[in-house]
Amino acid sequence: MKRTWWKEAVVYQIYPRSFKDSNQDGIGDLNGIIEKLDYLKLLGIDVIWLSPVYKSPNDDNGYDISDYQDIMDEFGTMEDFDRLLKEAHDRGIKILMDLVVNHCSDEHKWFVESCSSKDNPYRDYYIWADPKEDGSCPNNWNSFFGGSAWQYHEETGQYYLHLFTKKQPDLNWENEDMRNDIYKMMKYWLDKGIDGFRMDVFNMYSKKEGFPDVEDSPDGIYINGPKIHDYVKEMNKEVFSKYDMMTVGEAPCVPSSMGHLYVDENRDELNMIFHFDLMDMPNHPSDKFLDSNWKLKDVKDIFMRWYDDLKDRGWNSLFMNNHDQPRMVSRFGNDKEYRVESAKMLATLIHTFQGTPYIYQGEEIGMTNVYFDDMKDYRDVETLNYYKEKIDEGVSHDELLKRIKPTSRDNARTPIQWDDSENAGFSDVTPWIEANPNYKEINVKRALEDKNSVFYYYQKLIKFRKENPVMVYGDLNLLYKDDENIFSYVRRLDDEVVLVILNFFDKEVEFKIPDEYKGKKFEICISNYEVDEIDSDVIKLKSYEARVYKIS
Ligand code: TEU
Ligand code: CA
Repeated sequence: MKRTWWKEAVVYQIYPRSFKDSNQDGIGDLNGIIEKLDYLKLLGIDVIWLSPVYKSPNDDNGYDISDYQDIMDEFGTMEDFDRLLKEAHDRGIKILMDLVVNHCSDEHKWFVESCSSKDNPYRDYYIWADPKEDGSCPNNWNSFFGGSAWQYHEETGQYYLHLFTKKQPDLNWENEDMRNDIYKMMKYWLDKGIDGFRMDVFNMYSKKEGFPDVEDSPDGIYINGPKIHDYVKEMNKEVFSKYDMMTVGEAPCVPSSMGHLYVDENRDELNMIFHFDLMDMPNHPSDKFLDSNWKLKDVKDIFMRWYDDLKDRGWNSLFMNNHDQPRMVSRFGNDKEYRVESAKMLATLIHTFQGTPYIYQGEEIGMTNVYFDDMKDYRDVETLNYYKEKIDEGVSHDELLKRIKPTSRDNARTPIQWDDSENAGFSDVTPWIEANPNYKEINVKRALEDKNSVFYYYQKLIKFRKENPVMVYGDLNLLYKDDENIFSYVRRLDDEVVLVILNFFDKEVEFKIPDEYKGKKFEICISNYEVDEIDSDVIKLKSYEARVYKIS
């Protein structure tokens, strides 16, 4: 396996709106990030993925971009950005920008032009279609954020496509001028010195000709569409291949059996993708707000499937939450009695499996879901649209709140809890979204004062991975596949052997040392409890216990 910096890196995702407010307007900003670079350096991360900071009317918090080469007013100026980039680089931290080019904002000048008339040169930068004979939408495609994916435009008598909100019109990747403008824009940022891109829903760029109705699944129609590989290969040739950079594509609805098509090192497409098998686990393809159960068996299957299917071909990314998902300790751990233990256990999985680990801001101090129980506290457009749509369908308020509380994207978007002062030390004024009231106990200041905190555990994991190439490049063998409580595997590179044992639940369980390791020397490297010498062939694990041993 080829060795490269982005395989060895640990990435930290910043959602700038919620990270740190430097000028007391209640909104996080670029100068706020600069203030905290030393904190990130202390944690030990190598790369920051910045969620969008471009000019935007914020219908979807910056994922609706109105100018790709300017900075959002609330976040600062281009000078601030340049300073952020320099200050990060000075500390050896790289920066990935979010590349959101499946769609842009309806306030982008291209779209304004596009709307002005059917023969405007920019008309074809977007996806326009005639109404059906009865005036209705061109087909049955739905927006991810509710309702039809088509919006009628009175003045020109056609519909435009928007897979997300109606303020996020889809760009037309069939149009070569449009593609070239995008590549030019990407080079503008790369020439400034950024280190790569996280690519928003890149596998939706290609839409099937003729826009056929979706029967059971949009796969092959507007997800993983017919020309997607042509587009990614072209982008690679025109842009990626010219820089030392990293790429990670956000790829909903890509099964592990297809993953290699995007990341195979011989295909010249992307370095990594984010797959959603784990995030979509409850398997309600039509409604993410319903049900959020998961089984350890499925978690193991997913991790192993992706490991096996990409083995020796391409590289994996590892994450259990981001700005669109509930907090990982709340979803996969126990955010009440075992918050610290379970946050550490989950982190152990992400940092000892094979792939590049991604930390979502606040995860490193074990931040939890906020579970707002008043609709007026919610800000996310997906959540608000869902609530409205379902209320109109007659679902009760109580039922909806029950669904939204554990699943809403706002769980990930509350301000970072810096200390126990008002507004969690995020801002002196009321923030754009309320802080989680648990900031009095859970905050960075406290974490830094406590040597047993989740923070220092992350620091240790990151350091361990950096110092031991086996954790990056070593192969991986699952142990006890059918065990319902324990996730355990062995990493191996040449003579180095590392055993990882993770108890996923709040009960005591036993782990039997496999025959081939009996009698060997076990050196404990990482653990979230005090650990005694091993004196028998059975290890008793406490609730959510995690252990990492070197065996020799
Ligand atoms: O998300 C893509 C996506 O597929 C979402 O619908 C995701 O499944 C959903 O947010 C889960 O609740 C990306 C961005 O990460 C997201 O923040 C944006 O809203 C979206 O694209 C549109 O740009
Ligand atoms: Ca601010």
